[in-house]
Amino acid sequence: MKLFGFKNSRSNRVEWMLQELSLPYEFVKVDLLSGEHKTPDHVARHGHGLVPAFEDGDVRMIESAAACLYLADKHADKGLAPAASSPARARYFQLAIYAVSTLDETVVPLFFHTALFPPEKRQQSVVDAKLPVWEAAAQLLTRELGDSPYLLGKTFSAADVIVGYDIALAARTGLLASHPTLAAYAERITSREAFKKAYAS
Ligand SMILES: N[C@@H](CCC(=O)N[C@@H](CS)C(=O)NCC(=O)O)C(=O)O
Repeated sequence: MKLFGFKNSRSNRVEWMLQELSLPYEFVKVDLLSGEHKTPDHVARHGHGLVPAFEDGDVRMIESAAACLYLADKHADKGLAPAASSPARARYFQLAIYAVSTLDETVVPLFFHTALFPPEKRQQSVVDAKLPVWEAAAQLLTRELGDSPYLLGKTFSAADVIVGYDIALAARTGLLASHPTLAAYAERITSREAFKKAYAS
C-alpha cells in the first residue's frame, strides 16, 4: 500500500487508520510547500492535486474518510467497523460524512486563520463565520459522546479516526477550552500509540 501525503494534512487521517490496523504501507511524501501536489504526476493520482491519494494494489482512492472506511471494512476482523447489518452502522456513516462535510470545513479554516497563517494573512471574517458553526458542532459532538469513551460507545472505531482528525486539530487550535467532554476525548484518542506513530514527523 502507498499513501501519498504530507505531514499535518488530511493524509494523517489515513495514516492513523493504517497504524490502528497495524498494516504495512509506504508513505510517499508529496511536498505541499514546494507545490509538488500540482505536478502532472500527482494530478494523475488526484484530479484536484490534493493529498491524500491512496493505493492498495489496483485500488486507487482519494478522499481521506473513504480510504478509512474502505480499510476498516477490508480488515473487518480488526473490529474498527460495525457490521453492515448493525444499527450502529447508520451512526458510523453519519459521523464519517459529518466529519468531512461539516467538521473539516469548519475546523481547518479556523486552524488556518487563527494559528497557521502569519497574522497578515489571517481573515477575521472567516473566523467570525466559522466559530458559531464550531460551537454548534462541539455541542452536537458532546451530546453524541455522552458518557461514552468513543463515538460508537465502548469500542473505538474508524469513526473515531475520521472525526478524531478534526478533534485533534481543534485541540491544537485551542477550540476545546470550554468543551471538557471533547477535551477529554481528544486526550483519550491522541494518546493512542497509532495516533502518535501517524503524527510523528
Ligand atoms: N476532502 C479531501 C480534502 C483533501 C485536501 O483538501 N487536502 C489538503 C491538505 S489537508 C491539500 O491537499 N491542500 C493543498 C492545496 O489546497 O493546494 C480529503 O479528505 O481527502
